[in-house]
Amino acid sequence: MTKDEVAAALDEIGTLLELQGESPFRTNAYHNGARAVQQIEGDLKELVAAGKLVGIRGIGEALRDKITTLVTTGKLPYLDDLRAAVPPGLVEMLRLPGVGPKKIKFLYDTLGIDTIPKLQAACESGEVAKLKGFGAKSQEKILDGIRFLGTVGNRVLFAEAYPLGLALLEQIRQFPGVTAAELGGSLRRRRDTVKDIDIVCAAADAGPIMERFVKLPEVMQVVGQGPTKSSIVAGYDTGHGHKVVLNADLRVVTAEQFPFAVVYFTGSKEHNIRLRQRAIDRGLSLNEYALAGDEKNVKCADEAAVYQALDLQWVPPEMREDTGEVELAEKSAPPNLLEPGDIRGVFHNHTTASDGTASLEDMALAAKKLGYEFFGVGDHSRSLTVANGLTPDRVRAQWAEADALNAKLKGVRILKGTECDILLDGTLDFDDDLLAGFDYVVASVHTHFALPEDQQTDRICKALSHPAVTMLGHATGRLLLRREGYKANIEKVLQAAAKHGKMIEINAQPSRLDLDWTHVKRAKALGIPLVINPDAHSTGELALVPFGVNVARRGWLTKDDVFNTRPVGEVVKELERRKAAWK
Ligand code: DGT
Ligand code: CA
Ligand code: ZN
Repeated sequence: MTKDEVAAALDEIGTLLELQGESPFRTNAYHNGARAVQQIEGDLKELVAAGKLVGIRGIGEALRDKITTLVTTGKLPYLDDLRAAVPPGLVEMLRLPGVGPKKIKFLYDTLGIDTIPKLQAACESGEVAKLKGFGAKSQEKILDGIRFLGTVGNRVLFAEAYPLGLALLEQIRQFPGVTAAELGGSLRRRRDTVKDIDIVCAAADAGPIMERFVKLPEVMQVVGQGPTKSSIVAGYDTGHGHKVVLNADLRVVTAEQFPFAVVYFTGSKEHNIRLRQRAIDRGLSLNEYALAGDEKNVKCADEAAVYQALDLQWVPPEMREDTGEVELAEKSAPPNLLEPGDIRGVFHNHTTASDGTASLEDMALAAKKLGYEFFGVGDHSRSLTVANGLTPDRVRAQWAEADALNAKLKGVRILKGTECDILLDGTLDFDDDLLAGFDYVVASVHTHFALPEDQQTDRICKALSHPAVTMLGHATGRLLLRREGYKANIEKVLQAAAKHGKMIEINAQPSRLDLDWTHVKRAKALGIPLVINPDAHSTGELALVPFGVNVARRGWLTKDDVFNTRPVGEVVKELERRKAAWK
């Protein structure tokens, strides 16, 4: 068990105890313990074996026993019992914004509400508004949250579905008789969320493939087993107290049909419709098995050949959304899209100085290990006290630490940045004198999400007009499948960024991924440089960058469109140029 997994288990215990109405004293002990575990230096297993968990702040005897059990056995009966004792509907309700464990427990005790549908009914009848501590406004907010969950349905984050899709795909590729296999659907197009896993494979005899597929270890349920198509429910435990569960469809075709099937099942549906129309225009007909002419089928060895037969260049799956890629591929080859290996450094990251779990040095070394030339620290600013935002004094101390590390470290350069809060009125959280001392400034909204759209837009645009700001962080504040972003007019925000020469971040956190891909292309058209940032709160999270690259690819970005693909020397020069222009 990794530190993160142990921490997740402790957090889950804390939350389940809260749902049972335990005292904050006891529940906080688990949440604080989780933070403490993440910050332990060294190998957890070795520390446990050597009995060295004693005397660590935040880890008392009760927690020590549980951590020991978790690390040595990989299980914790205490947690399993808790899970069994708390109605699953209560845990489900935690997904709703604005209702924490305390309120859920209260709803359960007073109205017997133990599922989201019951909560919805109680809100719709107005009962919830009458409860102490709720009111009409919070009742409306709960209903909004339930509606939002309804629209996201059972979709799953790309980052959670992708490993499962790959695991299935790799096993299928090893089945005897399989000559080719590929992911299809939204997973291959790397959308930010997916409904299910689509896989296509080629084999002469489908029967034995279907037999093996429905017996894979990830299979939780067989929904249907047909001669050439089977559907299963597959799942795995993330180790964060929640299970990823989704449908997976496998289709078996012949080797000759395979290129057509891969094109078809990759989609999108809208892209497919365009391809089919092109076929018709050429006196052909395209379906999932063939490109058929009057006399005989057109033979295609691979996907590129299918596109070629329709007088198109091959289109990368991420671009297949019918947003202009067909017109483009008619005239010329689609762009060389950004690759994870193009990224040379990152700007928006946190350390133990604010709410991160690793020191500045460890973060910089981890960045170097990933092949990055620079590591930009962007800890939170003063007013964000919940995330331990830095005071001006602590900022200066961090600069001194960065200077000392830069004198010592080889092969990676630390850049001194801040993730500076955009305050309610659109001003920045630090004064100009201090701001002038940073190498760059990421400006982000972390508070007052509920402002009316006009006000929120003005607030962000005003911040973008500040000469110290280098880039806008997580542009909408959304949490995919959990929370809508703040309401802001993105077009106006992009216009402001373009006018003031600012960059915009693509946040690579799998649950954020904003700027949304649908706006990335517009940003590019306006000449706004984009930046892929992991918003890393631990060394491990630096590896999230490729999820941001997926968004960039869906927004047609090339290496030239993204600022952090430049060598560190150029990056520093550009940041200095911007600062000189201010003074
Ligand atoms: P998802 O699953 O909602 O995340 O998105 P997709 O794109 O994976 O959609 P899905 O799983 O319903 O279908 C997989 C692919 O199959 C889709 O991308 C294109 C193709 N497809 C499905 N239904 C249709 C259809 O009615 N017409 C056409 N032309 N293609 C379709
Ligand atoms: Ca799908
Ligand atoms: Zn951040």
